[in-house]
Amino acid sequence: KGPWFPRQIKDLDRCNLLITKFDPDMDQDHPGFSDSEYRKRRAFIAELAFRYKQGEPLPTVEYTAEETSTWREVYRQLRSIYPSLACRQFLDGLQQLEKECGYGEERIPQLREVSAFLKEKTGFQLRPVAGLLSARDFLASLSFRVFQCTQYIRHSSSPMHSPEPDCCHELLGHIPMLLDKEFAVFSQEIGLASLGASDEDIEKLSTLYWFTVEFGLCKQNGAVKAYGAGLLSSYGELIYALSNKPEYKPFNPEETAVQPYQDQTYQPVYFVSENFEDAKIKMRRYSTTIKRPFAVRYDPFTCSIEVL
Ligand code: H2B
Ligand code: FE
Repeated sequence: KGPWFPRQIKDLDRCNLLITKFDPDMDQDHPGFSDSEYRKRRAFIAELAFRYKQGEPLPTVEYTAEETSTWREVYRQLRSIYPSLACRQFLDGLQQLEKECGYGEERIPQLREVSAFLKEKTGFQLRPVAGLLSARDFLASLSFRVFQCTQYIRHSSSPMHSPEPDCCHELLGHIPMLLDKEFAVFSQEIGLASLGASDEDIEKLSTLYWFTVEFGLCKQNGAVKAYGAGLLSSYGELIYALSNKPEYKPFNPEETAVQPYQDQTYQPVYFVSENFEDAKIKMRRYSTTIKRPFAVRYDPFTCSIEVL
């Protein structure tokens, strides 16, 4: 019969399997590991995500002065290097968010307002999640154009790096790209390819996601630029990825899907796409090679998956 997968957007309430290896309660190297105040705060914000049910208004968090100050530092540092290193679509998305959605150094944007804005632009919406989600559950939600978003912020002692996703990663790395129509299609298609797939295929799709949506580079006007959210939310790795140190390979799903990756330090290799159109076509071709005894289609009128 194959693995269970969500058929209706409501079913995303069951896509909540967390991976705890990088969270501050489990990971001794986490900058917040020995800060009990930080861990208490994290537990409080996690609770908002655990209680959330699809369709409810998104929870808002009243961020503390310390959290806002971490955000300000991250925003200021990253913002200064985006113009020369980020791709056009990202810069365009960020500019819209700054003009129309309250993005800036002064405060951490609330998921509720960002989700409403995104929904108007590309139909993507956000839902709160307590931490790093399993690849299967994370990818499944993309098929409904739902992006699972953490709402806590990284520890103040380490503003330039977080071992796990945090709101800086989501709001700065992912959201500007999700405002691009073509990128939204690309993201949803990886999601659809994952529904009911074997563990082995999920691993490959997850690796493809890693080297594109998280750490992807693309060519633009003869130069290489970043579009991956893991890069666009990490000052150090963004500069490193676009220096002459790492190895570049052309994006090719068959090869990219089996490339070993690093979740502890910078990537030794990055994949460069010609453009999103090309990446989308290649990914589509790859998806047809995944063996499933059925096909799926998303019905936007009912927000449900048709199984064919
Ligand atoms: N969970 C969360 N909360 N945010 C992510 O960006 C994320 C995730 N990415 N789980 C997923 C895994 C990605 O690395 C792939 C699909 O494994
Ligand atoms: Fe991410």
